[in-house]
Amino acid sequence: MAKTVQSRLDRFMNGLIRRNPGESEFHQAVYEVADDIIPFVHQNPIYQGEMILERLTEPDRIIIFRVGWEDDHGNIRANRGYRVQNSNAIGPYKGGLRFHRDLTLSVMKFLAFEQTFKNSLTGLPMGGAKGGADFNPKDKSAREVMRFCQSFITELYRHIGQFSDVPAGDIGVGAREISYMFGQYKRITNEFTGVMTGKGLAFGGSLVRTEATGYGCVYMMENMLNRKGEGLKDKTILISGSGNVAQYTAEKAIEMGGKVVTLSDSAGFIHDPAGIDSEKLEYVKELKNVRRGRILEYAEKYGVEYFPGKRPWAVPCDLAFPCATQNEIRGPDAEAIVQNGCMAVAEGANMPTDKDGCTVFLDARILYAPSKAANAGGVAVSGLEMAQNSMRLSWDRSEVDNRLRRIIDDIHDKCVEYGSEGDYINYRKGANIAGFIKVADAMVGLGIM
Ligand code: NDP
Ligand code: 2IT
Repeated sequence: MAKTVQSRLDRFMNGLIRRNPGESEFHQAVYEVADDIIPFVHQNPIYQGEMILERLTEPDRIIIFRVGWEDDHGNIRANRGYRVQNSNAIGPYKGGLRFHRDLTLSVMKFLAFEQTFKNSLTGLPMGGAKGGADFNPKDKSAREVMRFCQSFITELYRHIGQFSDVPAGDIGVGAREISYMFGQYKRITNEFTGVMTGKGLAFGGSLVRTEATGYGCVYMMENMLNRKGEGLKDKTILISGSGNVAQYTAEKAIEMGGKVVTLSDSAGFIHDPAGIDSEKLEYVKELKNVRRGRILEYAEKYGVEYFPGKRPWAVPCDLAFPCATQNEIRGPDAEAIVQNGCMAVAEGANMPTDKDGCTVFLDARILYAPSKAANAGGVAVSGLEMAQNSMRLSWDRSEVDNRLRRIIDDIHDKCVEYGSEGDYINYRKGANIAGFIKVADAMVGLGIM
């Protein structure tokens, strides 16, 4: 990188870190974008002096609020709720809600920032936001979750709306939680609108939304492999996580003939060398979605090895899909993945690879689809759910799935267009630049604000 560009990047990052002390995830997400965008702006005079990245790293607004509720034993509880509305330059704010014990403002800000570029890549008119609470749904009864969701929305409802901000799910927030929140919104406002996506099918949800993130991630992988004359058939595949994204990544990968050998949760991972087939996957869905149990039980049921406290990255594989959480692949994990002969990584989770891991993948020139491209299928079908809600009709499964496929194919092509470096495709650079252009053009057109 030329000296002036490097010093601009350093100056920009120093300022960002000074203004946002201690927010390491936010710094990391911004750096991964700025590293590609600052050189791009340097070469494209129309964006110079517009301060696009400076403006995009200062969210439009951040809402932080108390969520008071009563548990099953009559104890009063208080949690912290968030909504970071990052940018509505290209459409209403859009992005998930995460319920996780360790949630921080830094995590919310990194996710809202990433969402802005991801949503732009889908080609649909959606701005970027993220929200959630430091609420741990894991040890709560269904009624406690319901009361929490109702209290959460009793505050958040005044900041969202079908034309202003449309939340959805993320870690700890699935169809059950979205439905409780939608119910409470409808009750307070007396309006039945598409204010949330990922709703139950009986009240405005879209077919394929549940599957969309995982399916889209595999479609992205398929695109990358096809370009190299390869496919998923007979490939040995590592997946981390065992929640929504992991389950449907596994489902589509198995359908395409891949052999999925790992799944995990926050306590450890299972290794099934024979491969997780459709029947075993049905067991995982029941275990995780209905009984809300631990992945350890899979090892006990099928007599395979369980590795407590470990992640699956040292298991040899052809393809890897991190689908659990941020920074689950550190530098040494990435080295193990590359050294074991892995040819491609597609990120189902948001920012699962840390800065060193990212450098390892890019230096090794393996196929590497960053989260904003690889997991955009979820929010893309959320956008399609909004479209169906506005039209007051529902598309069938194949209509939604075909549209999802087209959107992912298009994201892949944009990455190739903007990420080509000789015969290597730097998908991270391609995704960052393609996502940036639409938002930047809108911001230039809309005037200074
Ligand atoms: P779920 O809550 O359904 O599943 C999360 C999975 O990740 C669980 O297996 C969970 O294990 C594991 N996990 C969570 N936190 C940690 C942690 N700190 N360390 C290790 N494992 C952890 O969430 P989703 O599947 O929806 O989300 C997974 C990832 O995909 C997230 O990064 C999310 O932002 C991203 N994503 C989700 C989309 C969606 O539509 N749902 C769309 C795009 C991206 P445990 O049960 O033990 O906590
Ligand atoms: O990270 C993500 O893209 C999501 N959690 C989905 C957001 C959405 O609005 O569907």
